[in-house]
Amino acid sequence: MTPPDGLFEAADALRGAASVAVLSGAGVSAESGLATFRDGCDALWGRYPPERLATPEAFAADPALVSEWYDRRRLACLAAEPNAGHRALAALERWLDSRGGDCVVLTQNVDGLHRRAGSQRVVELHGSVLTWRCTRSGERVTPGPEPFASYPLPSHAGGLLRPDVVWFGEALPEAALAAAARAVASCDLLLVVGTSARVWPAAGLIGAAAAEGATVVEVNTADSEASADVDWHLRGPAGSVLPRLVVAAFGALAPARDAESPPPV
Ligand code: BV8
Repeated sequence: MTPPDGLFEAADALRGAASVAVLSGAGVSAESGLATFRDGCDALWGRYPPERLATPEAFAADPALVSEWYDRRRLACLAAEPNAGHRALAALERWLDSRGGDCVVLTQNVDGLHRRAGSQRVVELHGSVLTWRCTRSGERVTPGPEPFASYPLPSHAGGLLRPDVVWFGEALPEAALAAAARAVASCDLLLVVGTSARVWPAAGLIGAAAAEGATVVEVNTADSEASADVDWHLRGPAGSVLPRLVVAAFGALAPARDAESPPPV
């Protein structure tokens, strides 16, 4: 497969970057079999667009329906495996570390796959579906791998368990937002992977990085709402473009201590 236009130019910029931030969206997990919001989640519950279910109002109105939707997504995330795109981003972090640089993943995803792929520095902007919290005490729990016994699930404190995610209309965790703002203010290159860049304030991180002079590289199978403003748009699936980008930048998929045989560029 011929490399996407801009791959080698983007690789040159990546090789020269001391500080890299990655903003990822549902597209980076698509090749792990997890539905994206634009085209997949609806298949789970066709009659309910995600924005209708991912709100405090929806949970208040029908906690059983919303709990079941999230428990299904939680189980799908547990059953999914990180793909080559997640692994390439974990390798990128190791490359930057080996060269005295730094790399942080700012993810909109709630599936936990970046950490399972080996990325150490991950900021979960929108929380995690793998942990749930009590609506009364705020206590967090990590449910086991089996489906909930009932929907909604009562908590020990007499409330209900809700997914520990940021719903539409809820503020992002202050610490996560502050970490993301620091990352985009100081990075030399922002890698935007698999996001439609429709959801704010996460989408605003792209313009913030560009305003600070960062090079912005996008990896997506289609145009997004940010595409007009990026320096390089690498068209293609993250699972094949990201490994090629890392190999083109550094000559191998991972630093010597754990190099794997590099895929053809
Ligand atoms: C808030 C967790 C205020 C839950 C999610 C301006 C500023 C601030 C807010 C707003 C604003 N304008 C509008 C708002 C309100 C709202 C918003 O953004 N609405 C949208 C619909 C316009 N934002 C909020 O409500 C935020 N909260 O602002 O609160 C506040 C402040 C103080 C006090 C109180 C309140 C909260 C937003 C977070 C919502 N939670 N997730 C859950 O997961 O269920 S958002 C959820 O949807 C995801 O986390 C993600 O962020 C978003 C989906 O976007 P993507 O990840 O991009 O996925 P999508 O399917 O759209 O696109 C996939 C992409 O991948 C595509 O481009 C596709 O081409 C590409 N792709 C597909 N396959 C591949 C691929 N690319 C590469 N490889 C492939 N193989």
